[in-house]
Amino acid sequence: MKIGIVCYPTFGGSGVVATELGLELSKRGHEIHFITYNQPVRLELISNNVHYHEVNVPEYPLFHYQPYELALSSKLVDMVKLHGIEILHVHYAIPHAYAAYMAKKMLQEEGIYVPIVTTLHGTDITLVGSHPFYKPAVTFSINKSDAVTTVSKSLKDDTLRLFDIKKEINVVPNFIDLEKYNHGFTDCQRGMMANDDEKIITHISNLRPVKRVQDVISIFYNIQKDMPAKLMFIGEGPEKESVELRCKELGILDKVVFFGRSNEIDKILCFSDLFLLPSQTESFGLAALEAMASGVPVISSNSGGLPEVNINGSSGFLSHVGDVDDMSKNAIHILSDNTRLKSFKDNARKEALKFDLHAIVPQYEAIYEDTLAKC
Ligand code: GMT
Repeated sequence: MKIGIVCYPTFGGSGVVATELGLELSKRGHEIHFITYNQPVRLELISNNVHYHEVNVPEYPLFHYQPYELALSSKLVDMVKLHGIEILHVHYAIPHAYAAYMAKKMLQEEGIYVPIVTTLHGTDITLVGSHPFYKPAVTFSINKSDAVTTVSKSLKDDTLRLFDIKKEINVVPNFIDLEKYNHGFTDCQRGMMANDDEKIITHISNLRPVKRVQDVISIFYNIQKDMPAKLMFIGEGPEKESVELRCKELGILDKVVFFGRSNEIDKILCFSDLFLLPSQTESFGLAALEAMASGVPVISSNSGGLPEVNINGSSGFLSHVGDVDDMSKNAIHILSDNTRLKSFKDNARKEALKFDLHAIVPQYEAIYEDTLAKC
């Protein structure tokens, strides 16, 4: 199949999922066209089967907001015609499904029919999309898609609760290339980061308020009162300054390593003992799955799709959002006994197997085939 993929190319779960999906589909013989405003961060390979088409938005001083959706829909029309793209897989209802629908209509005028598969990732539903300013456009974009997927059962339920949806919604979870995380590093260079007696705790996110990074600091503060520990803090975002300030106030700056954005997540996870993800909401929690695939147990909130990924008492523990005391207690429980820690690590890796890309990517292929067959 010739498949057009539209996503946000930045560091963030939806862009990662879209990119990894495109790369895997290309390995399975499909021709993939990424259409977005920047080369996606994890897209390293441009080959015969993988193409990247940049959407340019000309700046015009009269416009307070530059019309990205217009530029995107025009680019989609051009690329579908030029490359014979058969199906568009767009990640996010707004603005991507919205722009794709306009492209589809323009193409129909010329007798070309291209169906749209829309994947909802959460931000477009639970955070931004349900705002009254956007709700009609989100509802319209979902209902006009030819097929719709969500990344968890929880996000499907939220979508049906928040919007008037007439379409069937398929749940296709986030996935992971387990081979990438089966790195076979021997010592993971752990010694560079911590002493032998110190436990290594890790958090990775884009440091938005939804990630509740202050809870990460509070949990770590409680852990390091109980045992020697270091915190690996990875990511950039609006909460970074306040996190640094809080660490300074608590007198733990020397125990926290700030990495900023990193392309070496697998190496950091390799030497981590515990992963913290206390998010306010998380439609799936790809970061938790990446940790689990590396054999790192997860302490998370029980919001959104997290209970579908992090299995309470097996791969880690779940607590109510904001219940820092419970999260700290659970973290100390796992870390304070090395035999117990080992069994949580093994379970984390085992639970991650359910989300192997070889099991999940064919589900998207089946949806494309089914959608094309119905055209
Ligand atoms: O929250 C993020 O880090 C980014 C966000 C996005 O929109 O790219 O991630 C969302 O999509 C991911 C991939 O499906 C999910 O794993 C994340 O849970 C989801 N984030 C939220 O729901 C807050």
